[in-house]
Amino acid sequence: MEQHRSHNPNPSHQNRPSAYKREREDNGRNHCENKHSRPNRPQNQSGPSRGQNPHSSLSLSTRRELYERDFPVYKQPVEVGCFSLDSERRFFNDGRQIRYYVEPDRRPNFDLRDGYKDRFIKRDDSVKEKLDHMLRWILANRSKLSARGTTASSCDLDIDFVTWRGHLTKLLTAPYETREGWQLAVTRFRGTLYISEVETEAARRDQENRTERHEEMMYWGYKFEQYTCADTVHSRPDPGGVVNTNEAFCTVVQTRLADHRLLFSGEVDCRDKDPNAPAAPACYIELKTSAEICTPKQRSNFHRFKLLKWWAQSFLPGVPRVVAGFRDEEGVVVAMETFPISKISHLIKNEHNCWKPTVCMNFCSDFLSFVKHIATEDNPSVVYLLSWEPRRDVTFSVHRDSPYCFLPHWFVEEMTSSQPSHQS
Ligand code: 0WD
Ligand code: CA
Repeated sequence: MEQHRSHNPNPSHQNRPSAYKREREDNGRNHCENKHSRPNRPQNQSGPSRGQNPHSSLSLSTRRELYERDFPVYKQPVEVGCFSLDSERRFFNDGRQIRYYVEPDRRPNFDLRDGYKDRFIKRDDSVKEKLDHMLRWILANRSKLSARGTTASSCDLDIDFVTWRGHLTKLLTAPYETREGWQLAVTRFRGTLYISEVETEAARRDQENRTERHEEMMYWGYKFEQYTCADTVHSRPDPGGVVNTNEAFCTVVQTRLADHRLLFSGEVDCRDKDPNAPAAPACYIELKTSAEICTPKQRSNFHRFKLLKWWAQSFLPGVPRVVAGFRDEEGVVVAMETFPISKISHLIKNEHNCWKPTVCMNFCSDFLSFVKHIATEDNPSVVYLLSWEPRRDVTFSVHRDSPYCFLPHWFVEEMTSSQPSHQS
């Protein structure tokens, strides 16, 4: 394993303030001993490391002030497909698990504790699925993604990054996150960078030490979905049914952030049932529960912390609204409120020293540039592990044929051996 850290912040870069920190090989603190770990020249020649010593090692700062510049280009996300996971977590290349939103009363009195003991089937979260469902979707839809044109491309999917939406949410919120760090495994394969989360030690401990109350509260969000979603356009929600968290409907969207072409998938709770609703992802609705707000302090915390997460998660795939159920201490939903994503940044403007969407997006963009720059070896058995803890810089290490490898053989083999099958 090779470690990479830097010590000499170098904030200067023409007109693009860069958060990269560099360390020259000749400054006596070189950590790059293995030639395989040496970052090459960035692929992106306009990127922040142009003209740098290619043997420099790198880290990336998450300090907010480094990312306060113009909002980067973020193309309207386009849905290129979807998939479903059934009650036994089996994959289907279709939208069979989509649900339809049924608007409740303004004061609905939903009891979110109902059914926790006797009508709840919980997904086995010891099974680490990594990117597998997305990779399955990619194989089934490769012809939609393959390089246009006829000439051989170094990047045969025409995509720079493949990941889960949830991983990107963590990147967007990192400049404001003070509690939870993360680890992201990155592999470059046939020109595309795949990003898959690795559970941190701290997260594993937290999961093991969850209280019974916390376990039950995690159920409340799913129960709220059951109160507000129907299985078909014309049916009603069935609060007497079983909550099964194996079931999921996921959208797959394509977009571009600055010069990064992204393909990611995110779980979608439900859609507008109006037949005249706009096309996906604009018809999708994100459902949330949150503690009711009784004091100015609670309102301020809601704006500063919760709305940041809600905004980041839905802005990424172009989901236009969040419907929130506010619940009391007993888990009874006492109020409903809709938050249009485009209005959230105005809502928070009165908070002193609050989060800024531009900081989130610029950090994510610079992180992806950083990944392109360091993850140079195109090899499915090499993992670049990017690690971050609050108040620290992002650092990385390189691992070969290690337990961090996450691209499965079935994916590597099919991508290598066959041309895309031109099925629809
Ligand atoms: O391997 C992993 N570390 C992860 C896998 C982390 C996160 C997600 N997943 C997978 C699962 O297959 C899941 O079906 O991704 C899917 C959801 O992906 P996402 O949309 O990118 O994740 P995120 O935006 O974090 O969460 C969306 C919803 C959550 O709703 P709320 O309203 O609580 O944000 O997906 C659910 C949850 O309902 N969810 C998960 N479902 C299965 N496994 C997971 C998870 N680990 N995390 C959140
Ligand atoms: Ca949700």
